[in-house]
Amino acid sequence: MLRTEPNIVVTGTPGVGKTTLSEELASKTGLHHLSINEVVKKHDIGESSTDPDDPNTKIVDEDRLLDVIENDLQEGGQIVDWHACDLFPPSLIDLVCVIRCDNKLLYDRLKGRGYGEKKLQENLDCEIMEVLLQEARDAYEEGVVVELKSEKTEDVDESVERIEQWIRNWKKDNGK
Ligand code: DAT
Repeated sequence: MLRTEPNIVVTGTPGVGKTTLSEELASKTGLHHLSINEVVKKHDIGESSTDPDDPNTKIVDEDRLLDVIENDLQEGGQIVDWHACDLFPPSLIDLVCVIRCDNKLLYDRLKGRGYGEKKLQENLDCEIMEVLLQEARDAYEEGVVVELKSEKTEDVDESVERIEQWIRNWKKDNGK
């Protein structure tokens, strides 16, 4: 393996706190926050949904997305922030953090973003049914996937500390 820094996926239902954790982690560790939402916008690889209730959601061409980010992943040191995780090649991913949040809190956060009832309910169901946690467990080996809460500010600090410790161990284990 040529990477000197690990790649970390930060995933979970929209609104759980992926961006919040990714930004804090990037500022503390110097790793790069690779926001897939930004990549999709920058490279124009999302098509508008045909659902009339949800025209703002983008359907992403995953092959093109992988082409665009492959070099970054090969290089390492990426905090990959997205609401899906099973498309990233397991050989290039060292840790998957599934962010979780209480449903009442998630309701308030998504309502605050102006989500309509249908989209709101779909996302709350996704969180209750642990869809992203299951997707992560199905796609990656046991030990790669961790579940982290993001409800209060202290949760972010705790997660950052935990991941910093994990990074130190990863570097030791990989002779870096
Ligand atoms: P995501 O990137 O998963 O869509 P986000 O990071 O944008 O989520 O967070 C959604 C909102 O919730 C945003 O207003 C910040 C807030 N939030 C997230 N995690 C939090 C935490 N641990 N403590 C307080 N507020 C938090």
